[in-house]
Amino acid sequence: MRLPAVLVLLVLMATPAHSTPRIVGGVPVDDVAEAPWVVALTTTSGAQFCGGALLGPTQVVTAAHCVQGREPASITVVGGRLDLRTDVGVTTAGASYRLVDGYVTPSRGKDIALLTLAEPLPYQPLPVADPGVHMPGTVGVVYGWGRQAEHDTNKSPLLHKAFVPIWADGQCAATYARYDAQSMFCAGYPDGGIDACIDDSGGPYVVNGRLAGIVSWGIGCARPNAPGVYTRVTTYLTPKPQTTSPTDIVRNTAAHTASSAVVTPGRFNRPATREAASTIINSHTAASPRNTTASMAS
Ligand code: 4AZ
Repeated sequence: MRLPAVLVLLVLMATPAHSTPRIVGGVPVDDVAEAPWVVALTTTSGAQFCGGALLGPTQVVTAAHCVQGREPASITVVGGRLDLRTDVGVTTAGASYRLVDGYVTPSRGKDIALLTLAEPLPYQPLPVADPGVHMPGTVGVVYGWGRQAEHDTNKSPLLHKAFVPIWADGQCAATYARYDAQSMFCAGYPDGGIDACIDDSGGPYVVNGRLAGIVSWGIGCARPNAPGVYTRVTTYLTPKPQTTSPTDIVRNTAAHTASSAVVTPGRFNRPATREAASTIINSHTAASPRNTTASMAS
């Protein structure tokens, strides 16, 4: 069917410039109760640079590339806020973080970090999915405040979400030579149009209300035949049993309080203290370690 030129023009004129896709191709989240565990990572002056998800009151999971090279205390974690122009919700600072041994860059995998918070955030944590979750065709939801188009520098102050299906590992590997099925999965549409983008990194990919992935990398955003690549969370975190007995809490208290996940043994480095965590992470960076708190001097 051919439309008269004048009708095409009218339709184009009626389409506001900002109806261009968001997250890319997503929709705003309009009820904070839908995603109470989503957090924004911002600078201390409030500039959002990544997302994350609460695993427990003082524990956030995000991408390694979101935190590496930053002082933990320079990361502000914002919970309970959909619109970053408001001061709704609760903020706290990072206290320490842990990376997986051997993390280098997102495209080489292991792009996951556990960020411990200075103060607890009063929001429901996100449970971790079971290892079988990454079945090709499974549709998950990705959340973020990132760009709404690859070259869009005006990113949204509103949290957006998009539904994207998981691809078979073979298809991911056919697209990305660096694809590593142990550390990653990929999700998207052959025609593009819906995807995570810059500054969505670290944000959760959720299947049936459980954390299955973390926004990590990809070639551009929402391009045809270039799915987004996500960290395969189940390689690094194990779901915590739903029935929490007192012994469970005791067993997990050393690393984190009442978390919804258990760190898979041997995956994460294990600094014993906040001070050691800062030291190990700082040693990954070019900058010389700086003391952020008096207690670090010891
Ligand atoms: C980024 O640079 C980035 N389309 C995040 C996600 C994707 C690409 C790039 C996936 O933070």
